[in-house]
Amino acid sequence: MNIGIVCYPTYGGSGVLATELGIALGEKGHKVHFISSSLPARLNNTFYDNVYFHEVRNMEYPLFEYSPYETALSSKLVDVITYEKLDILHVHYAVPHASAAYMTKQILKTKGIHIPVITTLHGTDITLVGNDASYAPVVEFSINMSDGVTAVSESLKNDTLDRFNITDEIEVIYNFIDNNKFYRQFNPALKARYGDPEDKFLVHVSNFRPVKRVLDVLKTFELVHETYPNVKLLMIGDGPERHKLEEYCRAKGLCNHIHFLGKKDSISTLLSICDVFLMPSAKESFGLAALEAMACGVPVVSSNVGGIPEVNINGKTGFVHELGDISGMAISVNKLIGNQATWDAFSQYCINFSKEFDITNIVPQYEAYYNRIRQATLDSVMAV
Ligand code: GMT
Repeated sequence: MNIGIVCYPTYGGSGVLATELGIALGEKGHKVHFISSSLPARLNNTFYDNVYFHEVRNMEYPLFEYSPYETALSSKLVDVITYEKLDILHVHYAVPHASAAYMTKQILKTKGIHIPVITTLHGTDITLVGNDASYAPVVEFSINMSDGVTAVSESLKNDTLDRFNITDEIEVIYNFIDNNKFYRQFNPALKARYGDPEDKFLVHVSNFRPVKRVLDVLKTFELVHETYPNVKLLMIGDGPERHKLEEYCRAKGLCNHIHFLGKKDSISTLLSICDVFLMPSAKESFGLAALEAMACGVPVVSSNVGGIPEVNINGKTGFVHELGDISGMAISVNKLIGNQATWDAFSQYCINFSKEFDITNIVPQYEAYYNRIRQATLDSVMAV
């Protein structure tokens, strides 16, 4: 199949998932065209078979306070779909990709081209941004106008049905990981860069947005540190809340125990030197970062919001807590790092459970869905 994928190019989970999906589809022999404002981070200038990139150039003009990206994207999509003869368009994150896809579809229809559009809902496009009155009517309309809609968890599907008036079925296709890339590969020399062999490492990975509640990570760490002075914290990623974290750890005299590593492309080796992953998010449709940690044998202590409990199975892969329950999360971390046999059992369960979300199980679900939606579009065109 000749597939177009629209996504955000940055380090957000939706862009990561879309890029990994496109690479996997390319490996399976499909032709994949990424259409985005810049090269998606995980494409990384590496050459991947059957994978192409089309940059959306957004024109500056003195009249524009904000350049209309959605218009530039739709125009680019018309061009790519027409000249690359795409069979299907798959857009990730509804805002504004689903409405740009709708506009594209309407333009192409006038030229006799009928492109099926699939929208994948990722999380904040429903629970935070898309739900805001400034976007909601457009989001609802463009979801309903998509030929197929998928959500990355049951929780996100239910959130979408609760918040919007949705007329069609939403298919749940979970996030995935490649267990050949994410697996425990313990490297003592890497651990030695950040601490001593007997130290325990907590880790957090995100884009440090308010929704991630990164200060809860530090406060949980602070409590754990009172019981286990040999604990360290690795903070991977970057974003708007970072300055608050740095101020907090300076004020509390914790800086010697916390390492801010910034954005990292290949984190499997870093995760593998860690003992517990912290995810105290206020909203989380799935928690791809937690799944990546689990695949590396790292148990997860998290909040119980959104789709997290579908991934982090309480008492098996880690522990889930009410939002903001810092002392509860610290107690759970202590249980895990304070008893080797407990940690071993959780770690092994994480590795086994993560395999249910392996790329080889999930990508065929997307392929089957593409075929179904494409056939339905062909049938409806033939029926006219
Ligand atoms: O919050 C992020 O890290 C980015 C965000 C996005 O849409 O780019 O991630 C969302 O999509 C991921 C992939 O489907 C999910 O694993 C994350 O749970 C989800 N984030 C939220 O719902 C806050």
